[in-house]
Amino acid sequence: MSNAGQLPLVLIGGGGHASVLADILLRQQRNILAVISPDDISGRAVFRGITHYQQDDDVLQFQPDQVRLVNGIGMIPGSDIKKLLNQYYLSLGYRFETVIASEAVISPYATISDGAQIFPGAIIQAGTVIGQHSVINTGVIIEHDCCIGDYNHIAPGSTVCGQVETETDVFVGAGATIIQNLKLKHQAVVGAGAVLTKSLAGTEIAYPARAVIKSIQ
Ligand code: JB3
Repeated sequence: MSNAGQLPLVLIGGGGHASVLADILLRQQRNILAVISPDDISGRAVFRGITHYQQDDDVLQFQPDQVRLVNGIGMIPGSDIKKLLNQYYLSLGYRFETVIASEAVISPYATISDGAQIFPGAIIQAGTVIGQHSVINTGVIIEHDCCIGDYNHIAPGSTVCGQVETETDVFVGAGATIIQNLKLKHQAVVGAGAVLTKSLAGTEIAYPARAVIKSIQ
């Protein structure tokens, strides 16, 4: 049973990212009509009872004004499948739902753009703008007055300090820290656990110090 006035949803993808989205949406009593995934989804309990289609064009049975899509394919550096699917469906007149977990903390003075996905435990402070179709993953802190571009992925537990600006397709790895006032250009990547103290040009990668692994004996 969907919330009154909210359109039913079709979830694109049936893997880990999609399962977290389904979990958020089901807790919000949203009606997920179908999961679209070429792979078997029966191993994930969260999808139990939801119709499974395997072809992307199975979405076309739903009228664009009768449903909203949710892109459940994770954005990882070097993979553009999420964005390609978004653009395909957008070109057909479909729109993507903005998903905000009930357990996220969003300032009323922040702006969350269409299709963005804000996961549980995320904190978005005043003056910040989250771009279209960007993912702010579990437990992320986006401090005040940031401008996060479209199609970014800010991975779990990372911290973006005040007045940081990112362009499109930026990836910030799990547990990374970006200090205040930095600018990250198109397709910049910050590796998991990195502490970024200077701005990044486009397609640059900031690598963290790596753990040294030695055997105990
Ligand atoms: O690390 C975290 C917290 N999340 C990661 C996320 C950002 O990216 C996660 O651990 C994964 O690394 C990744 O999540 P994702 O995309 O859910 O990965 P995976 O579990 O491998 O699921 C990929 C899903 O996309 C599968 O259900 C595939 O069937 C589906 N898929 C692949 N190509 C597709 C297509 N689905 C559709 N509809 N169309 C496709 O072309």
